[in-house]
Amino acid sequence: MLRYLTSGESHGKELTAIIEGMPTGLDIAAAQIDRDLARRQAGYGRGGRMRIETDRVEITSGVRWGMTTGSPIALVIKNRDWENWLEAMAVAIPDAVEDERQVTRPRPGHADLAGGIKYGHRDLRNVLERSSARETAARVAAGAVAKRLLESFGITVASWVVEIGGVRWTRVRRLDAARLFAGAEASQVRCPDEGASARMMRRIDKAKAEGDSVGGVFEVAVTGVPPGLGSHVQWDRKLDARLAAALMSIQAIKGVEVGVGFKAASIPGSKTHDEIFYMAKAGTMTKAAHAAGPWWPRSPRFYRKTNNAGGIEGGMSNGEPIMLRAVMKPIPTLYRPLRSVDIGTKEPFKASVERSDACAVPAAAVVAEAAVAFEIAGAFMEKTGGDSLAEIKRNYEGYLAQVAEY
Ligand code: EPS
Repeated sequence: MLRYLTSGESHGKELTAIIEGMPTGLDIAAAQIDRDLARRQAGYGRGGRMRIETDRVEITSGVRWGMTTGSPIALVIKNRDWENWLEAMAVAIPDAVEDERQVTRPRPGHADLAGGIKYGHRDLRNVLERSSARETAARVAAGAVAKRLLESFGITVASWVVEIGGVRWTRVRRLDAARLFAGAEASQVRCPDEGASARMMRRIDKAKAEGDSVGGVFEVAVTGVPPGLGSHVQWDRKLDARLAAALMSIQAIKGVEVGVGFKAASIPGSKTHDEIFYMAKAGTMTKAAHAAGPWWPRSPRFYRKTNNAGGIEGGMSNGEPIMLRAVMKPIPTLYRPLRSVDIGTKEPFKASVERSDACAVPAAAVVAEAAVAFEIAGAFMEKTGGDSLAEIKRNYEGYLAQVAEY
């Protein structure tokens, strides 16, 4: 079983991710993980904190001479801002307690009030430090390791942004994940379309000028996934359910769609379901079949010309690209304060101005890649079994031969 946990606070000393269940023989270098950490930090609309941090991972366990050993992999990312919070975030009781860093004023839209009530904290900093999206740096590090495993089997995970603050871009051409990913990487808002990127940036500028924040929608595509990841037999084994949970667990995510998603409410069944075709000979694959990626380079195979199902039927991958979409709400820390109530005095107040991001949708898309990669890697490991990369490769080859004969 592949799993991970994270620890760490936004202004604490460091963040940690511990991954368990990675096979041996996977080559891992800090530089690969750092690339994704840097991608998460980028994006138009980020606030002052990102000028303080330059996230770098230190691998402190589970990798020796560049290879995974099978023991838990520990990944540590330092918070450079911690130096400014030594007393406020001290583990031992500090000599001087800084009152102004205690939080009694819950921000609407944050975990502050519900977390304070639940855990009995009078200083809401004990909630906000952990609920902060700073934690996603650790998830991205864990996801980068999962991506490395998937890469070994030709499975890629890519994200791009399709909407920010009501400015929408609609993909009209057939899915070409590599091209869209390249376009997203070149855009400050991760939108593959230049014109739409410019409009989205203007929307962020407007929000910032008004002391407001904006949310948005991003897509995650997974290509090269073989049929048969996940299972129809039990609710908690369904791949779409697991992916939705992984995405919903990202801070500020309020909804997830698979394939056509909510549009299925208005399309009849005859136009919703993807018809099944069979290709008997190699080299006759349609463009749509090619888009699925290299999970089975040897024909014959079943394929679809449309992908409204988003690559998942009955809770299992069907061999087409997995297509997910998620919406991020606007960041709740606003320069234009909303009304709330002090938990000590019970007096109403308007939240004071705090450092914040006006938009973090591009960053959330990178976090989503990590969350999705980890879940797909887990389902892949369950299908193929094995404790070493070599064993998984043997098992995978055996399974693909079975698929080809089907
Ligand atoms: C966050 C508030 C901001 C963001 C932070 C998430 O931090 P600060 O309170 O230090 O200004 O910058 O995100 C990160 C630090 C990060 O690495 O993504 C929040 O309240 O969730």
